[in-house]
Amino acid sequence: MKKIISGLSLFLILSVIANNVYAGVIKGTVSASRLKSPKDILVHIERVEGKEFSVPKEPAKMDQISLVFVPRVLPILLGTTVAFYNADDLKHNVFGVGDYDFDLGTWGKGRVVPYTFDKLGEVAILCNVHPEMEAYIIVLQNPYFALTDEAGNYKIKNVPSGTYKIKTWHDRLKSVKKEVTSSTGEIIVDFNLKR
Ligand SMILES: [Cu+2]
Repeated sequence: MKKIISGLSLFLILSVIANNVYAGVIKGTVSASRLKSPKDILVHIERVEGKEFSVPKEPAKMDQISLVFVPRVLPILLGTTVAFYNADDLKHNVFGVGDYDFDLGTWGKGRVVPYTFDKLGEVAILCNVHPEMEAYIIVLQNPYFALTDEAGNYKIKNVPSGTYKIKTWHDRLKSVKKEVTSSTGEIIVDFNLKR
């Protein structure tokens, strides 16, 4: 029994070391032709094999402010609960189409409606009161993802060593995949996306 326990603790210690020491950063710039701004383009590791990731305890948040879903693009780890808010003085509806199909109902300010995303995929979030309202939730297998800023820059931190496919996502651009090998330190992966 002792042997098993010490073996287990050694394994745990080594995992902790591996996770902390052999972790790197993947970053770069995404440019996109014929797009007003290169902001909110998702860059993520497509799959990390043999690992399970703990879901954040706090729900992610999607609000509705001045007839706009905030944020417009929300990447989440599989199993994450999203709390849907309404900050406006009028009623909004929330429904999802795509890899999910749900209608959470219609409500006014003050109420918060949670929904748990338990399968991989992407879903457009819409409001049947205001057809111009639109957002996206992308449910990912691992927590190694980032959104671009106004300049198109992204940074994925704490990436465990390994060879991965890095993938982009944007609602109006074709996704691009690149294979990269990450170890300690930073690696730069730039993308040029097209419609
Ligand atoms: Cu609405």
